[in-house]
Amino acid sequence: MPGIVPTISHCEIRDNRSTYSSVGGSGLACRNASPAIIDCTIDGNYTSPLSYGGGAYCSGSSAPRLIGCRIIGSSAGSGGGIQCSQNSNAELIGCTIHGNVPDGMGFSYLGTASLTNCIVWGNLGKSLDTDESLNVRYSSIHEGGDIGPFPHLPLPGSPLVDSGDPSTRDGVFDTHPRWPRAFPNGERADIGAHGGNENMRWVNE
Ligand SMILES: [Ca+2]
Repeated sequence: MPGIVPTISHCEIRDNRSTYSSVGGSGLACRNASPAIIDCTIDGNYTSPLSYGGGAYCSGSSAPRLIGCRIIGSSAGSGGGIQCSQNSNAELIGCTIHGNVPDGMGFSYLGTASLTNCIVWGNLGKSLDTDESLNVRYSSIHEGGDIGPFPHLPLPGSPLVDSGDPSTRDGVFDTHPRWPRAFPNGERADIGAHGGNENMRWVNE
């Protein structure tokens, strides 16, 4: 519906399969849509190797905002985590993209993305599979590698700690009574989905 901007928050979009070659985005498909996806886990979604966007597929001038999301363990022909296509522009803030095949994010037909406070690590091939320049700020982008299980909290001394955009902050940090004392962490947002306004959820787990 034109003009409708749905919000999907605190959901798990997991283990969906699309084997039909022309259907992209088995986890989430945006076509001329601009949803807000907040604090969601998009995990283990499979899209046909003949199609795009295992975790999410953005087409038709979509402009989704993903905030505090994990996009992990998903696969497709291109854009294992997310494919941005057909003039779509995905805005990712405080997201972690890892363990996707064959890449973290794929791009086609003038699709683009902006990333702030994001981790893109440990995907099978390229992290950001494009030759075009993207708007990437305060993020940690590495080709390949393995960060293992998703860290609920970054280890002491991690370069991810307190390295986000200085105008962003964590909901809780080491002054909070339930914050584990072994993890020094200041108010400035950490990079990745474990930081940001809603990071209390990791302390609770
Ligand atoms: Ca912090």
